[in-house]
Amino acid sequence: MTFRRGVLIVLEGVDRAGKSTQCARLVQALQQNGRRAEIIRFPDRTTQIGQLISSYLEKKSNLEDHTVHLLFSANRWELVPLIREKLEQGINLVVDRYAFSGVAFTSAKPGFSLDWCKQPDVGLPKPDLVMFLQLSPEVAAQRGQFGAERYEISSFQQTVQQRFEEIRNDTSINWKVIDASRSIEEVHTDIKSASEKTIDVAQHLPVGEL
Ligand code: DGP
Ligand code: NA
Ligand code: NA
Repeated sequence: MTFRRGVLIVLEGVDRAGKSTQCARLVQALQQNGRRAEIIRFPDRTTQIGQLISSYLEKKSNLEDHTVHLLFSANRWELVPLIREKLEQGINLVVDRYAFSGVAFTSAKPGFSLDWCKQPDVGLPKPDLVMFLQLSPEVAAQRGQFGAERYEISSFQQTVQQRFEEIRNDTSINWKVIDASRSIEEVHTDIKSASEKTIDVAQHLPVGEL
């Protein structure tokens, strides 16, 4: 019997695109098809680094912008041993945000180049598929008001959306843009089928690196 590793599937998008809902639905659907699957979300606010990030996002503390960028990256790196272990065990991982959010959100701040923002995440396990949940800022606004966290400001989110467009030019990444303006079910059907196709191919290949 040939060994099959788990695959690394990432969902990205601006706030309110439905990432968390779709991550949960995807894991459920993969499990119903008899596959092993688990969710990971970034930032992981449960670790010590995650608590610093959480306090910053809740505006309970202020951190210098380069510093917070490196903390978000460190928060991904600290989970790498776990990610590698799960993939080796054949567990498919569905990840709610990854390094692409890191680059999009920090490079939306003045004075940060895409290139500088990418560096700390170089060498992270490379996703086999990154689905970008595309939603216009206008439609996103109709889904309700932002909360009180840092970054939850319309003008900033529009810049983040533009940065994601630039980031998607990176052809070394297996991007798939998903129209997230449709119903939860329609979006889910697309995500599920793209994920199944990716699993069929990628489970036989080695894990890459960003
Ligand atoms: P969430 O828990 O998914 O709502 O994410 C929290 C906020 O942090 C959200 O506005 C997106 C932002 N974010 C996620 N990852 C990163 C990152 O790596 N760097 C920066 N600067 N912001 C991030
Ligand atoms: Na948020
Ligand atoms: Na989320």
